[in-house]
Amino acid sequence: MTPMKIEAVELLRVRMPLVSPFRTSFGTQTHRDVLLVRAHTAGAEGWAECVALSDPLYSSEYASAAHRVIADHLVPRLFAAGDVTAALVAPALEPVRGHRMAKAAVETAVLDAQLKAAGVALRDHLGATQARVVSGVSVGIHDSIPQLLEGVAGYLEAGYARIKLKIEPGWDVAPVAAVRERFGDDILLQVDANSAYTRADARHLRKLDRYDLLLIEQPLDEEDVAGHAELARLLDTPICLDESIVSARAAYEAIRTGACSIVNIKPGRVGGYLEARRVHDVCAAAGVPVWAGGMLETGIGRAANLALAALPNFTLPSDISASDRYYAQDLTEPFRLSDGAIDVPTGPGIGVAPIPEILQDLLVDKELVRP
Ligand code: NPQ
Ligand code: MG
Repeated sequence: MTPMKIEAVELLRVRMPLVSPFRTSFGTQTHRDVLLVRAHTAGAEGWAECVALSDPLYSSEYASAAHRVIADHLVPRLFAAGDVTAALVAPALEPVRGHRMAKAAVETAVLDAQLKAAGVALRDHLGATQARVVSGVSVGIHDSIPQLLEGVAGYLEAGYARIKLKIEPGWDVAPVAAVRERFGDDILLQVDANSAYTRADARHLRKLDRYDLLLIEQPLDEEDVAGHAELARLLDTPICLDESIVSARAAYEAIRTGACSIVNIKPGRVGGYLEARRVHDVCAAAGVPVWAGGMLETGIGRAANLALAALPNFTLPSDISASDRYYAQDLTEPFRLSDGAIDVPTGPGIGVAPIPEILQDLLVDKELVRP
């Protein structure tokens, strides 16, 4: 890849209404406050979506903070680095501590521009081997069990290959039991606690062992990796880490210490697609299966996630759902489910770009950062 000059970086804020409120152990959202990054180069323009949410509840990063750190700290370092390829972005941004979601968005915008200019698809650049990605759906906490069952019935009807229930203390064993009771033992089922439990809940979480779950995702605090190792010794249900896996090194240590036997990979959480591929490789070498997480991305983030999720060690169904799971109107051409899977884009770069009129309609703010 030939290094390119980044002429300007544009930050765009988009407000996307969700088709239904999404409730997790950390709150309810009715909209997705999306930060997009557009890299202007002579050859092509690159697009990326920052996964940070509007509030610092899933992670310490949040959209407005990511916006400021990109404009004030990351992009000036990118300009100072001169001509770059995507592989040179992380080293250029390395002096800035943390802010992986912000860094991921900057690197991905450069990567998309570079690949679009070269006419190479992201999936080919990453070494993907699958043409389609099996699609699961993440189901929020509901007000009642009947409402939950109605929601799950709709997703199974639509063809989703796996159901993930969001859980929290007070909404865990009963919804899992009800879903098993109603839909049987054959559906693929897993749960995600978004760190809502403590080590003292081990005995309670053992009650989930009878429901043949694929995994329990991030039961404890993101910093309590040792607690997950302790919990893993007490549960039969496999532990999968999400929030705790912030890098390939973190994945290596979590696996080595027995804190997880499955890993959720979100490129934004680990600082970009290049680090995400390293997480994939570390897990593959350890015989640990991985799957692609989701952050309620628009088509921009979803397209790139599909390319990554097509790598060989992504062997469990993804959280990459069809556009209409979250949005009546996506920013790109909609991604559709067929036979429980979604096609990986084949066009150059991430394979998509925002539809200009739709972007214009949903845009709430923008900032152009120049050298
Ligand atoms: C997870 N994602 O795996 C995240 C958490 C998440 C698909 O379950 C608005 C409200 C946006 C809550 C994005 C899924 C969100 C959100 C991601 C939760 O932990
Ligand atoms: Mg999760």
